[in-house]
Amino acid sequence: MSDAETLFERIIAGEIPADVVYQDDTTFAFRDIRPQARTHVLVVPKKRYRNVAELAAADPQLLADVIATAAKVAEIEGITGSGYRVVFNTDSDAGQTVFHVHAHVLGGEQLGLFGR
Ligand code: D5M
Repeated sequence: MSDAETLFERIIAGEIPADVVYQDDTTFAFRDIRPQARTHVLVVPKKRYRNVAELAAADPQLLADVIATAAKVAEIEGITGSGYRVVFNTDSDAGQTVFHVHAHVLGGEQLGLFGR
């Protein structure tokens, strides 16, 4: 397993520093180190799955927990009134680089369109 594959597990374990926004029994949320919007927080399940498809197939409740935490993060960040986006990049065409499923919570400003 490469470093990239274990990075988020090491952040959850506190071995790599992160700006933690929220955590509970099953999920963990921290600021993206390369923000693509004024608010950019990553939400991960503490248990590792490769991508959102594997998580959905193996543990739908845990996927629901991740979405609920994304909504909670939006409340914590004060962006529920203006709107926000929740994105799961999935494998190579989407540019997924860390193979521990994570939701990007993006907002705090007008976001660009999807695609290229
Ligand atoms: O998103 C992976 C995201 O992970 C990408 O936006 C950068 C972010 N990243 C990488 N290393 C760190 C650390 N150490 N802290 C916080 N955020 C990090 P993907 O959808 O896989 O492209």
